[in-house]
Amino acid sequence: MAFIQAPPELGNQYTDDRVLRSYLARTLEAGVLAEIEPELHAMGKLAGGDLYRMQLADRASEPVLTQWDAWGNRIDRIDVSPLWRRAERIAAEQGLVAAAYERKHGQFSRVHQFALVYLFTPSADLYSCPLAMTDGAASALIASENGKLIDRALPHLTARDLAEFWTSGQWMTEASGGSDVGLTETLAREERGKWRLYGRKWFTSAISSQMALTLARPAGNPPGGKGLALFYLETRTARGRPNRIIVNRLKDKLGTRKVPTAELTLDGTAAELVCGTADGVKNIAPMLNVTRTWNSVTAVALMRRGLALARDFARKRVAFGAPLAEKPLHLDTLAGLQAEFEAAFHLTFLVVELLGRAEAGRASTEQAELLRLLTPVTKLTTGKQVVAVLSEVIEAFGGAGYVEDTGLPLLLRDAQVLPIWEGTTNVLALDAMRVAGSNDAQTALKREIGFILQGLQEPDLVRISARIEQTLEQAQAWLRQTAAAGEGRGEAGARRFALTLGRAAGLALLARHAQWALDEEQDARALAATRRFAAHGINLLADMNADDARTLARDELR
Ligand code: MFK
Repeated sequence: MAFIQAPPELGNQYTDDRVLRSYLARTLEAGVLAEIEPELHAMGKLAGGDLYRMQLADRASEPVLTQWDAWGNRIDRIDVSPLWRRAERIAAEQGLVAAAYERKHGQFSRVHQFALVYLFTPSADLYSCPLAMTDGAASALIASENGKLIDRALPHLTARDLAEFWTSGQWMTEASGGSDVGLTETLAREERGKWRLYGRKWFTSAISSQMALTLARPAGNPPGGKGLALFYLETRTARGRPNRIIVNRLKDKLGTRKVPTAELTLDGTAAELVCGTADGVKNIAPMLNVTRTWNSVTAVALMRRGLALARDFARKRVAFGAPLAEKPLHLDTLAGLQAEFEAAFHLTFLVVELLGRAEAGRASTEQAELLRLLTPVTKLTTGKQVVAVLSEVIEAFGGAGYVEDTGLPLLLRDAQVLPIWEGTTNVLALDAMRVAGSNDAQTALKREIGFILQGLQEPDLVRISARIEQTLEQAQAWLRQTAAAGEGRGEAGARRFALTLGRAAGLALLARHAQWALDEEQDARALAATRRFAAHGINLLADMNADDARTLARDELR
């Protein structure tokens, strides 16, 4: 009988996740944890069982666009995969958006919501994309204080009943500007008392949604982001016909292939102003900050899934006389990935906590500034980590990792979108640098990290904490130096600056958790992860100054 390799398997994804469980035990009051734990157990079981099996079986199905019906009517119907249909029901019923708005657990409602999302996401083929935009739309509508639209849409966006549940699109990207949204060409005209949009949207994710928030330039407005207005639209008319929206085609993408991503023409689409006829970029920002948080949660969730599979496989795969799980070099490789994941996890869930605090009216001014800074920093840091980690995860399976019907290549392809959409690494680095330079957010970060590090007692953690403080000092000095050097001087170093903040903050949070796990759980695994993460390097600004970066790169690329 020829040898057959046993495939990797998953258990209950909540029960098996030491990092999530330990974090929740530290962060939540015992009563809150006891209340939400049954949901987490159920979601962990589903994600490691039924839904995961369905994901593997459903691997090849992709969304289909039907542009015409048999009688020549333009219908532009999108049929999504069976898994996506199931995911929609689970998302509504389990309140994956609603939990944040029901606010049953006060400032910890976001922790509750995102713990569920984190468990659900890796088995749901990026159904987190429409959910992220739905959550973001709810947040932007609330921030707009537009009572009429809030009354109309919010009950749908936060419904737990599938029949009532809506998802939202976020239509920003045009051919002229993906990052530079101010170049948007779509025009808005007021015709007989109704706004109508004319233009082409180039990258509209999850086009199967019932509504969207989008940007357009009211006729006569000046160029740039300030001249845009934020619009609300519903994708179908009351009679179920397309709202003068033509779906030109679905994109043929490297990954996220279950997400129907379309090129659209808006040909007189009826829309409503959300809040005034200008400042569209500013008014859509609350949506971006929420979707960027979903991006970070998705990144840590995919890292965790890759590691769960790789660790199970290591126990089953025998090579050179022993399972991989007994090979020091293989274990060393996996432990390095685990350290990246743990730091990313704690960084992401700090942003989640801060968001929950802010929404519950419990954030100080300093914490609100920290949230504004850490949202892009965490998105860009975890976006880089997830691609690197999953590339190694694929390698940990050898050739099997490169074969489509193991379901493994999908992980890496889907992860590759995370540093791109919702703001590329460089665009977010520039945003982070501007935020850090224009208010006291970086001081808030330093103070918060200083506070976190105060409780460390284990000698290795104390040594690591000195390095973190030194790194943050250096980042601050670098920022002062670039500011003094004049407009644009620091641009070349922005990515190094933002990644330094992200990695230093991740390390500090991991160190805090490691001390807690030692004290309360007598568990040294987080300590081991902290030591490793510290050794991976956190300071990308060492030996750099503002001028170096600019001149060197220019010379190198000549
Ligand atoms: C799996 C989970 C995630 C799944 C969801 C994915 C599906 C969706 C797919 C997509 O839609 S991908 C497209 C996403 N596109 C982007 O993320 C755009 C990236 N580009 C940027 O973020 C640029 O920095 C930006 C467009 C904001 C630059 O435009 P502008 O016109 O130069 O704006 P500017 O001057 O930077 O900001 C205008 C105002 O907004 C300023 O306020 P003031 O007018 O008071 O000065 C900014 O401070 C404010 N602002 C900008 N970004 C903000 C913000 N405020 C709060 N938070 C922010 N993030």
